[in-house]
Amino acid sequence: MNLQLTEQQEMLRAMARSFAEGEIAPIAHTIDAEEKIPDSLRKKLRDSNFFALLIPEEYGGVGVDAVGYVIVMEELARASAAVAITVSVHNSVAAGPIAKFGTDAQKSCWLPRLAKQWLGAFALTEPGSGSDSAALTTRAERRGEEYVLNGSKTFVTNGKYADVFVLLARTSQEQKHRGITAFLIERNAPGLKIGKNIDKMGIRGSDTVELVLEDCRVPAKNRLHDEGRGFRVAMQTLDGGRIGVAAQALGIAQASLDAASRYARDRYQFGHPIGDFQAIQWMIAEMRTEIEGARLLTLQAAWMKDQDIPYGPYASMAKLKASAVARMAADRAVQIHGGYGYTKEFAVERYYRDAKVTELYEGTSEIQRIVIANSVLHPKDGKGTT
Ligand code: COS
Repeated sequence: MNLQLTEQQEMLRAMARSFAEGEIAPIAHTIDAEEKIPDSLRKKLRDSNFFALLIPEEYGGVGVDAVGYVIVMEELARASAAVAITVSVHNSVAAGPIAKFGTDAQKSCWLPRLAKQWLGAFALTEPGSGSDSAALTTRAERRGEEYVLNGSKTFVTNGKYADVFVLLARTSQEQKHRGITAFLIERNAPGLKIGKNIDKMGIRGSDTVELVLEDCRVPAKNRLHDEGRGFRVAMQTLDGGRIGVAAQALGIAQASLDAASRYARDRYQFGHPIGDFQAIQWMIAEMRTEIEGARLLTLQAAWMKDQDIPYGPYASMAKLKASAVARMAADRAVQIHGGYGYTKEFAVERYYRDAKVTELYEGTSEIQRIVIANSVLHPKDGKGTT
């Protein structure tokens, strides 16, 4: 792996950083407090092509590679983890599977709209199936040229505003994971109801909803890939998504280090800036070292994806590591701020709440360990080989 970023990747970083510092950071506190990304910011993100990042150029997207995507996602998350996940879900787990598994007709139908106008979401989790996704019970029955879906989904990021959902449902009761099929469901599909907004600890500016499907009718042409292939679609989609979450965690960790080091220079106690004390220096040194390690793992997973080298377990390692580093760095940043870190006056309080979710969504840290352990213990069984 070449550790030197290309000129284009450096330009991408500069562009994303300037956008994040100029347009997102000044309102990041308000986005969290008001639990909403303002329409004006959504429009600017759209106009600056952040919603087109992973969409191939032939469908009106930017077509950045995975390394470039990680760089952008880290910069966005450094300003606001809520904005970063909104962009990340749209790109990597909504547009991503359409680009990878869609027919030409499906790609031509949805990708240009997702690049320019529409928002995407991914609906896998159900109230009764989280880590055990293959146990999902939402049913899809074929009736002529339609499927009729019944069931419910939860923890659907972007669901409140999404125009199209990549949704997993069961087409066969007999087989567990081999009975699952992926569908593309538009917001106005008859029988699809956007349920209640979920009140969360962190990333409060990003919306998370439940979905209810009551005799929801979906044209058969909206089936993504073959019947029974949905579990693989979901797993491969999540492999890519996990790189995005790792990058988001990196952004939170870097923001925590930035804030902690600024405060360590500015805050005086016992006649010195607190950064003069080793107790603080050790925390700063640990944060910096762990962040660099997590960044290398994340870039490695992204680079492997770009080279078409099986990267699934590397995406899991990147997410496992980067999310733990985000939680540690946010915790240290609050500690260095002392009592002030526990107030809404300082952003570290938000980083602390936002960091936790990176250990939970798109596969908990325990699930990442299962994927990693399988790749070591059973490397040839074909599992986790995206
Ligand atoms: N890429 C491609 N195929 C994969 C895969 C991957 N990364 N991981 C598993 N598969 C395939 C396997 O090859 C196997 O295929 P066949 O039996 O058809 O050959 C099939 O999927 C089942 O694999 P496995 O037996 O390992 O599945 P499990 O039900 O035991 O689940 C875990 C494996 C736990 C890793 C999976 O359910 C998982 O990732 N769960 C977490 C889900 C998640 O992230 N939820 C968050 C949703 S977004 S908020």
